[in-house]
Amino acid sequence: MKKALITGITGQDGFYLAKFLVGKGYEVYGMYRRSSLDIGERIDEIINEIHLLDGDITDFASIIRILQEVNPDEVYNLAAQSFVPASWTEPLATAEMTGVGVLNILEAIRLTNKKIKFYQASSSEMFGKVQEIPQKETTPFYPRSPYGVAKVYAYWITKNYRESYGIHASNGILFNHESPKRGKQFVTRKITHCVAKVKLGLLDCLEIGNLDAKRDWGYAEDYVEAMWLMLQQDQPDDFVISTGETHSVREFIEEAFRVIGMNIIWFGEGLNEVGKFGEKVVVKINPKFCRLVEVDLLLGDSSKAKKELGWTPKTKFKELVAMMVNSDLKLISEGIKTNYAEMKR
Ligand code: NDP
Ligand code: GDR
Repeated sequence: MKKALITGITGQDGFYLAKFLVGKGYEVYGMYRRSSLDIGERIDEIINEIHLLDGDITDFASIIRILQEVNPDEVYNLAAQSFVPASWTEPLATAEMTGVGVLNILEAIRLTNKKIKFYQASSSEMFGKVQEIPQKETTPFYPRSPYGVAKVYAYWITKNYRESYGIHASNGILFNHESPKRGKQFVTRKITHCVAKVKLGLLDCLEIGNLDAKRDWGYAEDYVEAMWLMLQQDQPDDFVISTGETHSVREFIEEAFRVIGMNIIWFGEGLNEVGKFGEKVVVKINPKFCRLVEVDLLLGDSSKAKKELGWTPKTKFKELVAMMVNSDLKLISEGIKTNYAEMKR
């Protein structure tokens, strides 16, 4: 039985990757950092099928201890401060977690067992102000946030440990991928959660930032398979993982409202633009959600992954939006029923 260690097990990808690896017959270990809240929210349904270990990627000692205890065949580093706006408010913490944290893991692998295969969660945010369209493995990086800059460091240190020490270390350059397990701060889940609330009469209006940013949005469950495939190759390498389709935040909003039977019409311009359903304003701009500098357009070319890994995305944009809206409708209405039942007791 192969052993895999996943850092960032409590995150969106941590859940889908753990589920995938359990399905492949792996013994799965997840590293999580101590929290004052329950850690279970995302991983509840698989908690009995995995082992959880206390650690932090900024704490070198904890990584060494875990590697010695588990001696995994594969390590998937998904842990990071992953919310781009927080990288401007917490730039040093972001550099420590998202950048230097990766060096901690690589150094721990070098010291404990160089045969461990390593996956680094690299990001399309490294392309930032894009130097070509679509972006592929050879496209130069131009990060636009402290998060993107930290990911560029993490990408290069991964490559450097591969070249310096012969470690099987690969970068998956993943474009945005979403799911019903996506954090509610990220734009897709924020939209689907708010749209579900509008439908249930719990919210009047969605407040949003830049409507015109474009992203190549895929489904997280499809993407974790690519992570695993990278570590099954004879040689380590770097791969872009994307759908090859780009959509604006505006289009995501229109599609999400369409799922609940509402067609949005846009009026006005700039910060005064609003989205209306009939006479009712259901979308408005709040500058608080705009960024200091923006990544305007991401569109990936994953033909190398298709050719060498045999990987292709399965889920289309409209399916993804519908899945997320319907999941939020269910979650919120079940929540309401629970609260109502509790209130009556
Ligand atoms: P999430 O934000 O959902 O999860 C991040 C995980 O990292 C959480 O489990 C978090 O723990 C953990 N973490 C944060 N800091 C530390 C730390 N110091 N020590 C240990 N664990 C820590 O991210 P996703 O699942 O969406 O993404 C996974 C990885 O992929 C991240 O590295 C992200 O940057 C990268 N990525 C994501 C993309 C996407 O579209 N989702 C695209 C490209 C790259 P806690 O629950 O305690 O906060
Ligand atoms: P991103 O994801 O920054 O691409 O990083 P996010 O969903 O936060 O933003 C996508 C785009 O939407 C615009 N936007 C808003 N974003 C948020 N969060 N909230 C809003 O109200 C809002 N309005 C408009 C943003 O300006 C942006 O252009 C994600 C993260 O998962 C990273 O960790 C990962 O590396 C990249 O995807 C690939």
